[in-house]
Amino acid sequence: MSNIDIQVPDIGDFSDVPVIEIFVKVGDVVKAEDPLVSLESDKATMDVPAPRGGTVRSIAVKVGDKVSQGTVIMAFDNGVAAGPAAPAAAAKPSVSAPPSPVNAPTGLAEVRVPDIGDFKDVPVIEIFVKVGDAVKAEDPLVSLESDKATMDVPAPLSGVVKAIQIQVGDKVSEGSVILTLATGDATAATAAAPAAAPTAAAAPAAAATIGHVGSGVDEAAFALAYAGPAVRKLAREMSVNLGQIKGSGAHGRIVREDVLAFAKGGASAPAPAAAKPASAPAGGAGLDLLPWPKVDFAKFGPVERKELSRIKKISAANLHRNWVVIPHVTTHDEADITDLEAFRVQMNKELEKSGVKISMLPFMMKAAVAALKKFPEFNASLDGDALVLKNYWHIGFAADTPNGLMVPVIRDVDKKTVPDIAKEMGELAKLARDGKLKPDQMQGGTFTISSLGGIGGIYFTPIINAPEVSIMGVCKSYWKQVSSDGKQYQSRLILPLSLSWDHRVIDGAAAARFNVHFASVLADLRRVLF
Ligand code: CAO
Repeated sequence: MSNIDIQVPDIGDFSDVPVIEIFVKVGDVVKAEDPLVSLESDKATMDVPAPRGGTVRSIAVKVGDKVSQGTVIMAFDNGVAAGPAAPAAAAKPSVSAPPSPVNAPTGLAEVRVPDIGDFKDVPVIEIFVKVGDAVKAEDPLVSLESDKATMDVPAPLSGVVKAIQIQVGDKVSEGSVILTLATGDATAATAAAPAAAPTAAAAPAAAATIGHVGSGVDEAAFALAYAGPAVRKLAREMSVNLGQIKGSGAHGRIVREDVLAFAKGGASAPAPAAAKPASAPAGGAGLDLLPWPKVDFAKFGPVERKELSRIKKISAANLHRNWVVIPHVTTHDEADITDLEAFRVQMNKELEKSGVKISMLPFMMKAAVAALKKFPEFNASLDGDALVLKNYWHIGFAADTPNGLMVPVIRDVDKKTVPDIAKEMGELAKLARDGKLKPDQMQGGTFTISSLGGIGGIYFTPIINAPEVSIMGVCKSYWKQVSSDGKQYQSRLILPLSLSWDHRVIDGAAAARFNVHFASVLADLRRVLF
């Protein structure tokens, strides 16, 4: 049986690219598309997939060898058993990132434009930093604006800006280098870059989001992890969170063995959750979950595949973390808003000429501030084993947008009038729907209201928007026959309330009291004065 040479396919403009990992050994049976070797240039990591199935007969390269398009990397037997040849497979590039800021390698990290969906050649409209600035992970670095959306690129790592490679007006696409960050010890000395500077794909602009999701791993940490496509694929299949792994490869790169060891609870596994402060994420390891089911849905009927929007991907990661880390409890109640609704209708008549229309939500924001002032632990965040109580009342509201859920924040609600809140809410909701909200318009919230009142439903379980510790979910008001003595009944307009709270911070009795007070303020707004 003759052998077939397997060559490096078209890898674009790259040549003399070092082999950094070999995934197979002589005798292995591989299928078409299985990754064979990983190559890493200073710009990208690429896996070379098998162009066909076969048994590996010999391997012509070793780690460290430099290869280009056409270099023979191994030979397969020419058997037919292992399946048909696939069409010539291209190397799969991925802009891979160094590890999370905590264990980022010391040196220089090139920050690149992350996945920005279908956008290409997007102009840079603003640069928020200058050389020498110290930035924290998630700080916005630059703003890009296409004809459809404005996107901020946040820092994927903490560090000091060493060089800026773009100017306002330059056009960039996914993978374009925007600046260089000195990370780790290099932030002090801005030391020389290591031979191969690690590259960092910035996560897309962080969006404050809430809702309901039950996906696998911490997507934000997964995206930042320094690993190649094959290792990422393996981690996905094993439901392993790459963000939790300390890589043993060059520059801290995560290799296949790290993932396998982690899955077995090996050296890279994080410390037990009990050793961490209450607010620290517990990590995904140790849950001993079954792998996510892989189903060929097309077997059962026609299907269509649609990628999640950028905002949905980010919100999924946030929601999943919040749902897994925070012990949620939801307490339901109802508010009698008969009188408030009459007042609202009257106020809207009076304000008709001003162009401001007031829904129930601005009143709920005022009621929330009253309840938060009475129960300060709801206006707080956990910091390790301490509670940070905030003496400001910035209220977020969930806004349904074509790209997914966003949470704009109205600052200092205690100091604003109801019409002012209504006006600002309308402006922020429009910015959210147009994809133009800036990160600072979604930051600093102390409590969130998620209102489905304009749509319907009775009760639901809102997911807490960490690091906040509670969230009010509201559904559509409805008329109900109410009696105080079981004999006389009256029609009252009832607003259903669903308060989710973090049981590490809040007790059930406090949550019930919060709801009762919130409802009593809505029933009689004069209580705001108390
Ligand atoms: N009961 C009855 N009617 C209500 C109501 C309630 N609780 N809340 C609002 N309404 C009415 C409004 O008065 C308005 O009626 P008119 O058209 O007759 O004036 C209508 O419903 C639509 O209101 P709205 O939704 O435009 O305004 P809002 O201020 O209540 O909400 C906003 C604004 C941005 C929060 C909302 O548009 C939105 O996006 N809601 C979805 C939030 C969401 O998705 N939450 C789920 C998060 S968890 O996954």
